[in-house]
Amino acid sequence: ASPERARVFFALWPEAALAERLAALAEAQAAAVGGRAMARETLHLTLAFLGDVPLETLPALQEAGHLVARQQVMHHVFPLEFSLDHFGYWQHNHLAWIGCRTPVAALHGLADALAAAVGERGFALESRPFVPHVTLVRRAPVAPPCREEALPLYWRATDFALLRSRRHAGGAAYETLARWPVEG
Ligand code: 2AM
Repeated sequence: ASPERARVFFALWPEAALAERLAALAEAQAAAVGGRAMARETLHLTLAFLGDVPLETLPALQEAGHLVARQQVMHHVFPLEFSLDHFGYWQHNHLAWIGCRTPVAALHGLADALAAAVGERGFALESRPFVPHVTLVRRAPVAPPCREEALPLYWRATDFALLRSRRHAGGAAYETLARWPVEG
């Protein structure tokens, strides 16, 4: 990205204990088939991906996040509880991931609310359909063996964040631009 632009997205970040479990799964998968396991501190679930946006538009995105956080609190969406109960693999981009077997209404509701709020502010989301997932391994040449016995992993999300992604040789580092705690 050029210096005046930032690659940004809204996401849920797992708390330490869950991140630890996810990282262990990622490492086991990468050890089995190859590819690059996501580091513990980078594991997340993307809610809305903006792509490269001009830096001067970041305040509008923060405003959108703030508005959605308020709406979600009003509708008692948080804490948002769901289970990761399904291993998946996408051949086309060689991603091994963990997600939800059946759609979680509250997650889709939150993603939709963010899409609407940024849409109202003139942002276009990249058009990939929303499939809630946590990428575990990038560049996995084949689907890793599934450790079904490790499932389900319970997630209790109390906040969501706006992140900036900076790519570097080893992958990407994520910087939290804003975080909306939705629980006191
Ligand atoms: P991925 O893990 O499935 O690649 C930062 O790159 C985050 O944004 C990652 O979670 C990534 O998902 C997601 N992302 C990248 N491009 C995207 C797109 N076009 N649509 C939705 N999410 C995307």
